[in-house]
Amino acid sequence: MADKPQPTYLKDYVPYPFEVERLDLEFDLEPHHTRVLSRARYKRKEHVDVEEPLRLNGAGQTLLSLSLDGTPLTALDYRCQDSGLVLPNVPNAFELTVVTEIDPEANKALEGLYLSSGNFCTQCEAQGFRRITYFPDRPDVMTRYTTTIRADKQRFPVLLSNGNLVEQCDLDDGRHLTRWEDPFFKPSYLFALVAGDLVCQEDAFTTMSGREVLLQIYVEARNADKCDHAMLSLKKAMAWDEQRFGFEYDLDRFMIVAVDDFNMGAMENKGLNVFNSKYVLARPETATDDDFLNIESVVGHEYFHNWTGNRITCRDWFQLSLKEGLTVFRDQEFSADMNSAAVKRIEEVRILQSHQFAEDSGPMAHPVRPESYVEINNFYTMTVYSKGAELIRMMQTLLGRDGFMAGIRLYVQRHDGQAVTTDDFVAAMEDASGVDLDQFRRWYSQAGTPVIHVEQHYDGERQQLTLDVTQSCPATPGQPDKQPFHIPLRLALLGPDGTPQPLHLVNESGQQGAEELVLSVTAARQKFCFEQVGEGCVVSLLRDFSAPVKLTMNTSRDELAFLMAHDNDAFNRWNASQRLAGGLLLDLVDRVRKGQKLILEPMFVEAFRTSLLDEQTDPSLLALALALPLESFLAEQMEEIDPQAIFTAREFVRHEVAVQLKDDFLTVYRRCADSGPYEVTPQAVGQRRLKNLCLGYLAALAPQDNMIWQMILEQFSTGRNMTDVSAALGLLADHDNRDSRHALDTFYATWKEDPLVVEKWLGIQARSRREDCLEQVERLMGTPAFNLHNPNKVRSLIGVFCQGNSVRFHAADGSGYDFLRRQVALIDPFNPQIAARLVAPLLRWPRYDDTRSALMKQALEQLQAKTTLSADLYEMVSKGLD
Ligand code: 0A1
Ligand code: ZN
Repeated sequence: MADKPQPTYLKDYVPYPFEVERLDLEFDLEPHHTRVLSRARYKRKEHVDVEEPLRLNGAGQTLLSLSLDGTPLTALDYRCQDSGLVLPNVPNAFELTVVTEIDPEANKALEGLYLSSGNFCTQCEAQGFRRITYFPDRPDVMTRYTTTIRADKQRFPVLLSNGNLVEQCDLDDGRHLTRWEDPFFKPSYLFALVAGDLVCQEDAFTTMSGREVLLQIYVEARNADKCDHAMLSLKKAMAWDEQRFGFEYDLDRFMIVAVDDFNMGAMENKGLNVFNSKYVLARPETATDDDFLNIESVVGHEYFHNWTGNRITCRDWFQLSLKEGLTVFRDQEFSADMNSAAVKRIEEVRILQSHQFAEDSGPMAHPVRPESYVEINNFYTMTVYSKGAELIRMMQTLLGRDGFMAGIRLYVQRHDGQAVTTDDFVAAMEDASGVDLDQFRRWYSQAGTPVIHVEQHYDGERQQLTLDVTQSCPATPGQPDKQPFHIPLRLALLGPDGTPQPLHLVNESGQQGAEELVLSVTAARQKFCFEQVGEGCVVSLLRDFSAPVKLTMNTSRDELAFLMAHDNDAFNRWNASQRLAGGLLLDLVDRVRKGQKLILEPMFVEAFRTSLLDEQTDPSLLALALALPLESFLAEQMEEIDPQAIFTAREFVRHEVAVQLKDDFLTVYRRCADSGPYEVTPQAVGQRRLKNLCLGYLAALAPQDNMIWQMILEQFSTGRNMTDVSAALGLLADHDNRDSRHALDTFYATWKEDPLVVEKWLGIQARSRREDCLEQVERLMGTPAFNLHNPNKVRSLIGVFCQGNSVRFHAADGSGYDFLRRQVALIDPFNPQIAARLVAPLLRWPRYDDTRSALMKQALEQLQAKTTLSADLYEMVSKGLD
């Protein structure tokens, strides 16, 4: 590449030299020629040198005119560069008017102002505002916005922006106008505009101080019947945030708009959230239980940003986790309170362990607060989001709920209306609670997943149990050596009947005799000794996953089976089941690689049967415990990943369990069979999960077992909700026969007008176990069901195949890698964000056998050799080859 994109460093942060007192924007919307007028009042900050020029970011637009305090500027007065404008001689206070023209219709990067299904919408985070007008596009420049929008009334009857509507009128030539005023200071990344032909579902919410807020969800007319669940979720989120955090909504209206073309999940623009339609639209016939739950969580997430992100924002993009980690933690707590807390916690950890841990052990590993980036869009990662949320959760664990809430109150009191750092957040937590978090801060600056190893020694004579705890953290790019972390380790001792025993720590004052303790592990090696410990106690460690670490311990399989059955911590019961199944599976993987005979231990089948027939436990928890560890979770634990052996071992266990427990699966399947109308309650969702888990195991016997095959067909054709229908279709699509082809065709014919359902249909085929899966994926790319410009379609077909179908993607001939390379190269020129996300699986080449590894690396090198790579893709590829 000619000019290598350069990194930006946290250490180089300098405040912006000017304040912006206000910003007035005027839009004349036309799909190909939109005119933007921006009038901003700048004021030099005190002590800033008078020589300091005004620098504005800007890209991808035509500058039409520029004037300062009403006087037009000429080309001699400013420099127009690729990245923006520089005005060398500006007074201390002045008004700058910039007129530019942009082409939203041609914008396929989906950053800035673009069209989705013929409607205008914006995406400004992180740096999209600079594609709309010239402005200091950085989060620490906050100002008050007014937005005037003019457009053709017939084509664009709805014109929206942030804040409150202050004017609305008709103009000549069939155009009309709206004007919006946002009374709150905000950074440019929270600006939003929407214009289109949309219908709106309305409701209202009365806040805790008695103010009435208008709630609106805008969608295309064909989706008018799919907004109830999102609206209900929004009202629940608003009430919950008042009760749990004391946060009240602050504008007269709150709007959500659903669009089909969106790079991410959703966006928290002030008062005007823009959503990927996937996280708004749902009816039982078109959306699965998981879709319903995701909608609740994403609607909550974006709403919660109003306080954690919008009122208090980030000083710079290195602080991204300040808003994202905290807001993910808040949405997790919300979902936990609305549904089953244990189920929610297990699902979070499952994703963290398989995806974030993988990120932490790969070439893109970075601290929760990164130190540098080439393209910030590459840092909207599992580490910043999910690990960031774990850091907040650990602080809550260390400070206790009350101390944590006092910290939140102090944080808001100190920083409302400001752009701050993660360090400011931690300081508020410390100051409010008196707990020293100095060492804890390393969680923000050191990358990598810490490994804790615990050796337990029991001295029967003294009745003492000693835990010898060591911690270490593998090297990550740029960080060869790590300092010890401050790790909260939640623990209990369970008696032989499963009851937690009173804990007595030697040499500890205070809090003796509790049934659960949080140990602070702070040194590289530390011993904890408990006394009055009876014979046969079992340690339950890292309860509720009290820290994002990998824990190893000398626990026997019998102890794991005991914990799986008796631990009173639901998370640890699940974790024990995963450790047990994981251990067995990894042994089997080893045997597959050595060409040895596979045998399934009877104790595993018995433990499985006991859980399966348990009628007391929440069926969702059972379904989680009975699901085999994910392929990605197993891969993460192997020195050299062998996708084919993992697949073979998992399929063997699935088949063997199905053979041995067929009747039990049938019994449970029938017991959980559909009853009554569709509801998204934990009980009803749990029943469907357990039922479909049973069907999934039974399917290992089909199509040879015709009775089972007919059962799957029956569920597919008579299922009354998308959860059941798509679960059955997924099982059918693993085979290539008349029935499955017919099922896929019928499903498509029924739903071809509904893009979200078509995405499911594509995803199901991309995940298929069929050996010719890639051929099918390539064929589907040529049909009207697919569209390379639509990120959801790309994710459901290409993304699912490359990230969710490990055995087919990693075909030994390298066809999967070559396929991904070609798609990334096609997408990068128009949508760099999506191309950069898609390429991620190739970066893991060092973890595979020589043949695969060489082919994966070769695909990356071919990409690197291209002359025109976006900064996004360049960063991923070059880090992958470093
Ligand atoms: N802040 C949003 C996520 C988001 C980030 C970047 C985007 O465009 C590049 C869009 C959305 C959230 O956390 O929900
Ligand atoms: Zn967010």
